[in-house]
Amino acid sequence: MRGARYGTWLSLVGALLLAGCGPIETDGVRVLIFDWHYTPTHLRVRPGETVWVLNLDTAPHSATSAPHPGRLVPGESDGISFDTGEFLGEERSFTIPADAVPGSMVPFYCTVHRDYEHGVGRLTVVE
Ligand SMILES: [Cu+2]
Repeated sequence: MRGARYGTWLSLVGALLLAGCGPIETDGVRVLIFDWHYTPTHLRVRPGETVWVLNLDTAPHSATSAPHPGRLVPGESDGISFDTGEFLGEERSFTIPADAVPGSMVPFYCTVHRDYEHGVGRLTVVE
């Protein structure tokens, strides 16, 4: 159901979608959820910037901030929190506060599946 070849092919479709073949916002940072993985897993986001999360998988997922990479519960890290909620087949977004301090690091995970297969994502605020 989640074979590697099938996944590779659909990742290419996702990449084409992300390249702008549709009414998708062009500003901000994008992360794709596919084959139970975040791509990329490490986001570099400026203060005030919006992160767009697209779930092209067959299951609902979320991108939810956690206080610590080893403590996967909803919460804030370095004063920053976000939660796309569980969603499927669409794009959700959140915006990093304009006063976020560069160097801040926020782990994120999927509330549906915890770290199972997803691994833990990482968002770093950059200047
Ligand atoms: Cu998930």
